[in-house]
Amino acid sequence: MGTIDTELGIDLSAFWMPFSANRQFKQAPRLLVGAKDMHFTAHDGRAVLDGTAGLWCVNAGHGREKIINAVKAQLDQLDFAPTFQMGHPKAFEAAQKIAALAPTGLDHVFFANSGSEAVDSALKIALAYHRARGEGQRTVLIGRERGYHGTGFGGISVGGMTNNRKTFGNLLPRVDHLRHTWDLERQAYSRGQPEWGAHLADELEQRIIPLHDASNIAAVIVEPVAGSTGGLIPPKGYLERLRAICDKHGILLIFDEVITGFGRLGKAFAAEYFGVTPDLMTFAKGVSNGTIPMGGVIAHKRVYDAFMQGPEAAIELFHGYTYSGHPVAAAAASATIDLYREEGLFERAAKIAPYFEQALHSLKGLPNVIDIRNLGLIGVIEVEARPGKVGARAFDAFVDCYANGLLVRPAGDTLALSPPLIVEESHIDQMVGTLGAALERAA
Ligand code: PXG
Repeated sequence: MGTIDTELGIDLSAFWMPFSANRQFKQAPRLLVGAKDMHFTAHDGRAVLDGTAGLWCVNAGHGREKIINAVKAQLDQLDFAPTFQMGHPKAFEAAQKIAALAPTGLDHVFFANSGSEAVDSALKIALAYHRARGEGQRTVLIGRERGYHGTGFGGISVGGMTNNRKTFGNLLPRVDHLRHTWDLERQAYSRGQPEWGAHLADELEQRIIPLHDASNIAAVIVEPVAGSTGGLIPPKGYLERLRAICDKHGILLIFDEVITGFGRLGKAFAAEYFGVTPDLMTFAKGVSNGTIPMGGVIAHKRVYDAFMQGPEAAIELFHGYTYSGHPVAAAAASATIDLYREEGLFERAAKIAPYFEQALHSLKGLPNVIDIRNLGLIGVIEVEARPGKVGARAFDAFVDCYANGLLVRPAGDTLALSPPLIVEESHIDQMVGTLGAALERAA
């Protein structure tokens, strides 16, 4: 039997919604029907301030004409062309622009269609890289507790979010995890990077390497800032130490930059923000401003070159997707990157970040708030879980915010804000006001 939404007159039953409470949602749907700049339009006509850039992807704001026009023009010109043993100009153009934004040395772009595919691609490139260099025994992959690397089997194996792993069986073999870096007692209400915790990186050298032996370890993958789990900001010096340990032991370092890429921290990538350059970097989301699905991996020249050694007629990497470098996605990415540059949006994010930080931290002292953390345009409020009901309080606050014209993102008992980079101070005031009032009510 269908679940007809009476206002829109559509049947909600067929769509099995991702990461959603389907039955609860379908009884009280929250439908978005339009969007422009900083706002969505809800199905009842209300404007809803987008506090989350969609799902961390609409960094330039919604409905940007430059991107729309590029997509339209591309559809008229060339709707699809293969990229297996064939090519089309837009894929090369987009790759060039993405590589130009990445830190020096990260020169080659492998295209996928989502963050999850980007992660699986990066893990496979890491394994194949060692094999190409005659170290095929390096197959151990190291992730981190509370990490989110999408939902492919590779990604959930190295990921560390319990609910995303527990129902899916054996996952990849030979994976280990660093502990996560958040400590309420020592880090609560840190502004920017916490002072405490750099030493947590030493676990790689003190526990993990002795256990598996460095000669067997292919790669370490981390989010520079862990997003989905509730915005865990890396302690000062932590990423630098991971880099140094990986270098010492010939282990590749992969940054999953799916949410941190394209200006979220006020630089093109978190790697640039932190001054730590990984060997492989994943991206998705902001690359195309969320308009057309696209993701990928940026590889260091050294990694790419290791594959380019055999006969020239040999396929170097037996991996790819029908839609790797899809012309419409590539056109969207190319126009998006131009737009970021023309409007100076990364610099804009850096400039408004202190105001955002100040506003967020004004919520300290509200009922049940136990931590507030932030970096760039990522802001997270952590609330105390209701006894026996993990996530319920944050979810109630999310529903309350939505009813009052603001989209925030609940994750467990955290509420995340990650607005488009075009956000104005008045929007930030509204976000904090609405969220604060919702927290007062979510007792
Ligand atoms: N890596 C990271 C670091 C991500 O944040 C993915 C991989 C997977 O991307 P795809 O495109 O396959 O979904 C992500 C996705 C949230 C939220 O609310 C975060 C993501 C997706 C949906 C919701 O925090 N991140």
